[in-house]
Amino acid sequence: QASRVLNATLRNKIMSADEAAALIPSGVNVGMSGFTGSGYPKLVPAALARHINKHNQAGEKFRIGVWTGASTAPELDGALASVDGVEMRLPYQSDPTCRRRINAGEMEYIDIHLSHVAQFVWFGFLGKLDIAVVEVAGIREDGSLIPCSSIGNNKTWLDQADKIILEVNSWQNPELEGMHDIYYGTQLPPNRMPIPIVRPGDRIGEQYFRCDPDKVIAVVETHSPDRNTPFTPPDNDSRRIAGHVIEFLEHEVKKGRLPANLLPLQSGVGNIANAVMAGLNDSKFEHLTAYTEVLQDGMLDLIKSGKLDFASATAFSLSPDALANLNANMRQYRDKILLRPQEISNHPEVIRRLGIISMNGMIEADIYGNVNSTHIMGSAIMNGIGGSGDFARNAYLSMFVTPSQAKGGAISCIVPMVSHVDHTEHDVQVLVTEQGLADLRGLSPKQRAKVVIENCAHPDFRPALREYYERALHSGNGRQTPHILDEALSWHSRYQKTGSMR
Ligand code: 0RQ
Repeated sequence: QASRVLNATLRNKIMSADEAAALIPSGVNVGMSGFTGSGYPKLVPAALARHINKHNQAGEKFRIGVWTGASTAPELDGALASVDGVEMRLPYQSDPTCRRRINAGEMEYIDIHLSHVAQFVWFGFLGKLDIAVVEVAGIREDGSLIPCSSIGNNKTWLDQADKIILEVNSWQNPELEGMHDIYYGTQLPPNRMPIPIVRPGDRIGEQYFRCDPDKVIAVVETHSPDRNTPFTPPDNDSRRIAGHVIEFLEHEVKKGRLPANLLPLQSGVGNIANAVMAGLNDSKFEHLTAYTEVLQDGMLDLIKSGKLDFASATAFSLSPDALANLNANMRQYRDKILLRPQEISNHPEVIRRLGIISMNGMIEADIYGNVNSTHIMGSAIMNGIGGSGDFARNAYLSMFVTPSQAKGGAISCIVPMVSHVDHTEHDVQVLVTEQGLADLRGLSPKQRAKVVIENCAHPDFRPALREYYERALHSGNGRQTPHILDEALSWHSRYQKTGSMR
């Protein structure tokens, strides 16, 4: 296989992953590529983990800060967390070993809105970015870089890091070239200008990353696939949730509040989101568009069936089957997909301007519409807020979806008060469970409570929720958002004591 490193200066810097990893000292902050299981470096993090392990075994404390686009894969987050090599991790992660370390108090984790990460680095809010480790699909003769299956924060990492390690992955489809739009117009306040995107497909940037060859300290050649887990086929609950969402969208079109082809869609990660996409594929909607962060299987299917005209994202997040299909048919997709930096895919200005229909998963919601997307029983992290906050606050329509119960019915996902708040009542317009949909627009907290309990809670939990609400209303406390503070979190503490909220 011919080398994809066409630049002569950078060819001289090709070395093994172990040699490259040895150039990363303890105590540095490393910006790694990777977003929801795609485009993460495949070899250097694992080599670094071996290197760290050796030092830690020798009694030295070797740890680094790991900054990424979003979640990565076992080869990165898993490898580094398993050797206790991460001092600070940011932003979104979903790795089981990372999660365990974070919840055991062995690793610091900052859960930041995905659109904030790049600008926080430019502002200097997060400290110095020392090294970038970025996977690319190739290096061109002029030294510019061909991006791969995710963009994430790579532009910022390449611009801001003192030193750069490149992984050139020949597994990445060469036809990805040209499917990227890297915006170099972002200035810092007070000199910022409007971002000129008025349609999801608008190109405003360049196809390649700029890269200062003098900063590159290593180039590692790899041939290794993006690894993602298959989706479980939509179950009954996800299909019912999808049904409610689609019925609601049809109703909004009838009412004249949405155009016939809707507005650009954003959909979060997970099986329910995928089921909604599958539902749209069976619906009568046509000429749909997407302005989203991740492109999952369901969206690819919508493109294939001709229902989705264009999708803008920052990363693919595909099952092995869908990935194989994409790679085999890239020509069919390449004019309909654009990958952008996550500060642009998730930019509040663009989300507000385009009028996005946003759909994200949640852990629990309370009767007033506050949403917890991230924490189990108030204290333990699941994944992170990801881009859900970027979209929820700025969307045209902001929806959150979940089954009404978790853990075999021991937990109600509709509770008196959420145990952690990611999205406040002000950012949440629609809640959906398999039971039904609560349209909270234009409702006061007291009006919301009734709709949330009656439409979304599981029937087994409705009487207790009604009873809590009625007593709170007449408790003598304020009647704007009635609560009984001693009881508001009692459902959670009951679960912790007895293993059930019932
Ligand atoms: O845990 O597997 O141990 O049983 O939470 O729940 O039902 O499998 O749902 O995979 O769709 O994830 C909110 C986590 C939902 C996800 C969340 C337990 C449940 C299970 C997962 P087990 P499910 P999903 C785009 C936008 C935030 C980021 C975001 C998420 C596990 O959607 O991370 O939206 N969102 N980003 O048993 C206790 C409850 C529970 C509960 C579920 N009420 N109490 N446990 N679980 N509800 C992507 C990016 O931005 C990158």
